[in-house]
Amino acid sequence: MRFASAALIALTTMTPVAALADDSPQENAVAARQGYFLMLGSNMGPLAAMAKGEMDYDEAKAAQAASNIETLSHYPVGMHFMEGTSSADMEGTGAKPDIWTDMEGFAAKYNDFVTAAVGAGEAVKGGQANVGPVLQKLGGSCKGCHDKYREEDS
Ligand code: ASC
Repeated sequence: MRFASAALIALTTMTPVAALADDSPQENAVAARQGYFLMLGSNMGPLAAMAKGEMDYDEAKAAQAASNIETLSHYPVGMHFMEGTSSADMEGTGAKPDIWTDMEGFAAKYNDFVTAAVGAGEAVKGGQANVGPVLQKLGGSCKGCHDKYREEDS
């Protein structure tokens, strides 16, 4: 029993938690939102490859990726756009200061993505030809926000 709790303490004090504790709230906010967008991008990847014919269409894989995007769209990522975390405030982020001076506009762009993601998991089923239109809708909403609120080179 004593060993078990020692092992538990050792496990819970391992690196990831320690690393989080060492970083500033601002650094964590940037890392959190970048992780979120990385997950989105990682699910867009196979959809784009299937739409272009670079990867064989696989209904289960397409549905999984698209429904992951749909699931992620329900996560309120706005909470990680903390004050003082724009590209003018710190290194390593492409989030333009315009986000904070126009939070309403930014939220509207995010909402375009939420809308584009509705039903995506189902919509990509049924054949390779169904992936392209979903991808375009999703990608269009990504681009619509990036154009205005993300630095070109990020
Ligand atoms: C993607 C991805 C983005 C968007 C964007 C659309 O697959 O990772 O950031 O689509 O490129 O223009």
